[in-house]
Amino acid sequence: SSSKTYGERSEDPDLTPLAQYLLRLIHLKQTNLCVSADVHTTLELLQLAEDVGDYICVLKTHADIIDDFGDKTIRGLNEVSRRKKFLIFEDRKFGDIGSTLQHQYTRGPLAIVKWASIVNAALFPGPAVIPALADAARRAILAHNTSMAELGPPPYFRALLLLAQMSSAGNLFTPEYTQQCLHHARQNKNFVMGFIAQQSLNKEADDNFITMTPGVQLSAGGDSMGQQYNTPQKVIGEQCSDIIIVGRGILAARDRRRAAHEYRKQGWLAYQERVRSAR
Ligand code: UP6
Repeated sequence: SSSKTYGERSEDPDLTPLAQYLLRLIHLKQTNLCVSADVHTTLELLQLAEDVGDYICVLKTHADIIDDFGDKTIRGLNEVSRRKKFLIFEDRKFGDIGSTLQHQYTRGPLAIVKWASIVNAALFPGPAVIPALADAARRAILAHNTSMAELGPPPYFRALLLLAQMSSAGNLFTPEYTQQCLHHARQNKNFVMGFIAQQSLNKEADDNFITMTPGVQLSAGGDSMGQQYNTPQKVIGEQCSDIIIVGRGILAARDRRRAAHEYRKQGWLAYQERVRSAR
């Protein structure tokens, strides 16, 4: 898939509807940038979404680090994501037994399924996490047909990313684990749209999974707590990932809008270059 355009890949009839929508969105909006909204108030979250919304395909959240997360947050996110056209990905990294996951996905003060079209899960509890989340998503969608006003941005679809690799130093994700993620993704193409990974895992001709890669800044390096950074050129151009996830590279900039504009440009150039040279 490294020589295909996002537009070409979006035409694959085997894709889950949300993956199809996302690839088309990336193609049309010409951005493979996901901003990691690691902020602490609803006000700051919504302001960030306004600032970077035109330059992103996905906004990634950690709802559990927002002090005042609530209805206002959800309504605001829905409104701005519809208007500026990006998807919401709650980076929950689910990692429990299926039954608990279903409750964590649908209940409590976060009720993630109601507002995030993408979530992620680790596969270490075993493959039952996939049908458990798929099932909970299906039931939530049915239940919500009665109150259309509450629905997230169209299309009201839900999909999963498997946490196949991590960016942090000394992480315990083995190559065998990563391969198991690919195996189970292939078995569950109707719900698994791709991976959080450091490189594309697509291997067979009909693998068309979307890879999203965190640990990205304009120059390689790291932080004092194990985070490791690669450049957009390396991640998209060499590792054949599809989407760069950028947090502090943009959040710490004086002008976040400008920083997002720059990352979008770098990510898109790396993609164009890769497709061009692979043809
Ligand atoms: N994240 C990683 N590495 C992973 C998976 N997820 O950094 O392997 C998440 C973090 C954070 C963001 O939870 O929200 O991506 C990276 O932020 P940063 O760009 O500020 O380092």
